[in-house]
Amino acid sequence: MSDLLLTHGYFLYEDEKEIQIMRPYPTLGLLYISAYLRRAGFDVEIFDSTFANRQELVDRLSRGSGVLGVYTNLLTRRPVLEIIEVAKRHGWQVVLGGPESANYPNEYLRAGADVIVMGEGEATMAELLPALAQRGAQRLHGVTGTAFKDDAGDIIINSERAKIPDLDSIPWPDRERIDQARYVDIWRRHHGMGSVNMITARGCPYKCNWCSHAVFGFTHRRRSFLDCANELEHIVATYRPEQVWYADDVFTISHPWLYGYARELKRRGLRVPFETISRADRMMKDEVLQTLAEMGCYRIWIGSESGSQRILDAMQRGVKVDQVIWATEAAKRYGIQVGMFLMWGYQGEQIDDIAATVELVKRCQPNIHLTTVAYPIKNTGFFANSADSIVLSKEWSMATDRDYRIKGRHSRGYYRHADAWLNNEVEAARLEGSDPTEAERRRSVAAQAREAMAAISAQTEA
Ligand code: B12
Ligand code: SF4
Repeated sequence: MSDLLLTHGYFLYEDEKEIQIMRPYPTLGLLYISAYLRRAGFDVEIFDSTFANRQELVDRLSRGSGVLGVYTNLLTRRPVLEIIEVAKRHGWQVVLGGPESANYPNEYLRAGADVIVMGEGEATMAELLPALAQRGAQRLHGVTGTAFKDDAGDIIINSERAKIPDLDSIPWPDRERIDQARYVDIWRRHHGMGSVNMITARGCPYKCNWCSHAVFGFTHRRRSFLDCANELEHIVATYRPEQVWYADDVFTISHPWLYGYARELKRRGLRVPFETISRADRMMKDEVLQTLAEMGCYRIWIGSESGSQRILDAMQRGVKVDQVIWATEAAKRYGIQVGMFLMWGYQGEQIDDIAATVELVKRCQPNIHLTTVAYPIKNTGFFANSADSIVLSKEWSMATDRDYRIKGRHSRGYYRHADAWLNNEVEAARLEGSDPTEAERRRSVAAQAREAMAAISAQTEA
């Protein structure tokens, strides 16, 4: 029996949207924990639920017991609660980690979990596993970075654990312990390019109001570019992907680092196409875009969120609309595709702000744009600001943070019209020169969508 079984409760084949999209990546947090603990001498097994089904996990849990570690994010609440229930029935000690359980330690402990690891997991787990074996789950006082229930059933939240200062001291994610090749293969079959994810830093210092900082707080630590280049070289030699995805929060946050990394990759003759995410204000130099293009960046995702400066300021986004316009145009000039993330329904958004977003996207003409309707994640500024008007219409155990509704805010249907308005206006602008008839038709569909929104607003106000 191993010292620890790790899993995450995300089953891709239960997710109809993801089956359409088919861009799976393994959960790096678990792979980091596995690598760290195995180097420290622990025996770790990973049950990667991505391509599995629930019954297979239940079967695994029914074959003996030990310590089970589960990654949690807000989307996987229900499967994680089910896993806790099954695991406890079979005698497992259950430890949860990741952003969701750090936001709801009391709820998960009451639902049967034994320990919640809050924040970075590696060092905490290395101390926790022996403590669990020697003292049991009720006597974990002093194991920093954890929460647990004591003998009296009271919830104890230990103090925070200091973050690992040198990220190069952590071994690379244990991709060898899962079927990484299957991920690469699925990417290749569905998108023509095999892909592998890696990260070069942990944590983001920016304060966008709706963003969850449950794991790394507002700190920012970078790996050295040499360590990253070594990992990339290893990935390419082992899995032969045609591209990588840097899953960092803000890939271009440090320009000196970026230039150093680019120089190192060039020195090694390593040019791997990649996509990544950044902020417009961290892209405001030709040299940054030129460097990205030379390194092989074929698509950059920009969290543009809104075309209204008033809303960006309310979000504490720290970015100007003009910066988004400049960064988008500059990226395209260097041959880099632009993906734009947009958010509807942030606090205070009016139809004029939506119109400003439509204008922005029309003007920037990104290669892709994706919209979400804002929802307040626990322990964010957005959640705190709307606390008085947040309602959860389902039981906590049946819901996710995406089910929080803000009283007085428009329905999802309203934002479906906003999508129709946006998509048709943007397409009309694109077709203007080549197909004026279709462009006109698109503009009329956009106008209808806008009218439908105005009618909904009028009804709500009446
Ligand atoms: C890459 C990414 C994705 C990828 C995931 C692909 C993949 N499998 O890696 C994609 C684009 C698919 C994605 C989707 C979503 N994501 Co996302 N994503 C990220 C991102 C940017 C990086 C994840 C990562 O690799 N981190 C690096 C590792 C090292 O950190 P970690 O995972 O937190 O792991 C550490 C600790 O949490 C802990 N730990 C982790 N697991 C475990 C387990 C145990 C047992 C223990 C003890 C400890 C432990 O130790 C680890 C090492 O220190 C994070 C933000 C971030 N920087 O982490 C958001 C983030 C995780 N995503 C978020 C969200 C909201 C989503 C979505 C729900 C968005 C949506 N659609 O509405 C979906 C959910 C998808 C799903 N199916 O579950 C939020 C989660 C908020 C929350 N409270 O749950 C985050 C934090 C972004 C944010 N700042 O708001 N995401
Ligand atoms: S949205 Fe992006 S830039 Fe803003 S705080 Fe979150 S990770 Fe940082």
